[in-house]
Amino acid sequence: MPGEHDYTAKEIQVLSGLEGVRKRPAMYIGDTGKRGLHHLIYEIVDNSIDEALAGYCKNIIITLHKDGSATVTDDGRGIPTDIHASGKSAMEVVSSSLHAGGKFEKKAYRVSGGLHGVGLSVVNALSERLVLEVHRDGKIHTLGYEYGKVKAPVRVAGDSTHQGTVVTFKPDTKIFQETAFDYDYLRERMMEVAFLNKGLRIRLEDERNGKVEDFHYEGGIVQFVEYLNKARNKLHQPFHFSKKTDSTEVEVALQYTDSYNDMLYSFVNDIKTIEGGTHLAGFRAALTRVVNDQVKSLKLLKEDQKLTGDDAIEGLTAILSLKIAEPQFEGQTKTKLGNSEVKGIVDSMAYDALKTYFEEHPSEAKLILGKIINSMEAREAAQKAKDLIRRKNVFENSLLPGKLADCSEEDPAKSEIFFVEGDSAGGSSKQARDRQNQAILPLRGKILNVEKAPIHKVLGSEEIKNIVVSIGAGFKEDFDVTKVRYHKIVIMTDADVDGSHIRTLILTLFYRYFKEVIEKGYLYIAQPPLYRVQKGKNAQYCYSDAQLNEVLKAVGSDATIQRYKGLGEMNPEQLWETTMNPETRVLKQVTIEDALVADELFTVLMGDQVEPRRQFIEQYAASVRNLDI
Ligand code: 0RA
Repeated sequence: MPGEHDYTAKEIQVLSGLEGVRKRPAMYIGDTGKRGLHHLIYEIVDNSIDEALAGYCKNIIITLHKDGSATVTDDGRGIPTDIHASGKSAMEVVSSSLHAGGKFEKKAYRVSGGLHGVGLSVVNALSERLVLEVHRDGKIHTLGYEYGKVKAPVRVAGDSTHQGTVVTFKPDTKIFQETAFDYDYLRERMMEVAFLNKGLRIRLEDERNGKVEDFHYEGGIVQFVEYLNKARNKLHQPFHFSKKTDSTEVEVALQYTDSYNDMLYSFVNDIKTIEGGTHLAGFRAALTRVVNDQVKSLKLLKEDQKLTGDDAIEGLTAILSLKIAEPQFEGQTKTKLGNSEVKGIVDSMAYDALKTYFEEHPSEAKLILGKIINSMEAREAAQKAKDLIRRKNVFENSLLPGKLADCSEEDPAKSEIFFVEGDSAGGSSKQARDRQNQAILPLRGKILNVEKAPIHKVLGSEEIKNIVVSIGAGFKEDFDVTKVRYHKIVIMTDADVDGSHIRTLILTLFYRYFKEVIEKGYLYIAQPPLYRVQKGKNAQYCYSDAQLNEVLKAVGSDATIQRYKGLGEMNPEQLWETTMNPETRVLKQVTIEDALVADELFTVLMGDQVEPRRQFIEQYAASVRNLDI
């Protein structure tokens, strides 16, 4: 792929201007909240990664500046600086025309996905200011924009001894609701990109606090798997293979652990294929066939027993990374690979590689097959447990749990349920609530940690059963998100260590078993106040230490401060006013921005190994976002 084709200005197509982007930003970057804001950086970095994929770029630096702007620097070929057929500099065409960029021209350029090369122009359209600096052919070429309009035309600003592109931009604060870049948010994606491109060096610099980190992995996706598994008990050394045909490059790294969950992440041209697709289907088919062949030839199962695809991936951590020439992305979020020829290619490559691995590593094979058989047995036991429950008719709509105080509203879109920690807070919230549309389910103490429990234990837990039945949409394969009875599911726990533990346990349950509920945006965390400040007849609630300090500054230090440790310390009126009343409360919506982040958090915080947990907490001790989950 690299180098075959020289890229010049004539190959860049010009289709349209930038006004449309400013009118409908969400169409181009998804939304104008936190996700969209960070998407701007990803768009630029994607261009640099294309250069890396094409074999030219070795270093990328992302710098977050104090004034809210960001710079992405790379040492790729640099944006072309010759004059395009339209009479404009290619630099200008690439940064100001939608659908400009070689990415549209498959021959010339690009294997990665993204927005078909409109990235830079979209970022330009949504920035107060954008400056390009191209180092190419011994010169520095610059071009400056404001709100997508040229303000400093292309000029040669001096000599240069190297190649590459420097893009600096400041997002338009009138377009974005959120305007401050979040280091940790960027960190995850940059780390992922570095894992996927072994040898590539990505530096993330935050000038607001002096933080700098380098992501650089000579081991590539093998190190990715090791990183994902750092808090898990591993059954063997990671297994890796990489094979290619003319059009397709397939790379896999995998390692089994003793966990009950799988972490199977697939990528096509560095784009995470969250919805899977033909490549993943091919890999799963190959794995399932190989393990069935193996248990058969080793006579490990009875005649009528067969391992399913799900059995084969229990405890598996794997990265599947493809580089293909013409990816077709489908699905709701365009993260599902559609190319039908890919399934067979991946299947046969993976089958051969895995078969050889099992044959050449008999002791690893024994451990892995043992684990898979174990999972098959657990599945059979769970099926029995489930049938039992079915027969009792608990999961089928009939009986709602006795502890549930349901609401009278029947439209899920208007209904809310609060999972409340403890019977006493449960009692006050039942008094406080709006019976029309707010339901209460009190939870007693700690719920089961589903990260550590096999499925039949999960099904056996009374508290979990109550949650599942209240939600009313089934479980696991039978789960149907359209049947969820409440479109606001609110976790309401105390503002102390126990409360945050219970909250994490509930989040783990949803993450593992009701991910769609999170993806739909139905899951929320209630934010009860931490303090009540009273001066004379006036009382104010504070939801953070910072707010408390502000309020104290305003009202003077002779106010009485009450610190709320638990929900139970509030009377029903206070609970209503501060935490439950839709007019005055603050709910935090739970999102899965990135399954990797969540998975890491859940595994590290809830898993067996202590050291990664300690490290994680240390790393994030200052960051509310992560501790608060
Ligand atoms: C169009 C064509 C070529 C490279 C780029 C754009 C390009 C864009 C960005 C944005 C950030 N870094 C970038 N690096 C490159 C191909 C260049 C060639 O064939 O010489």
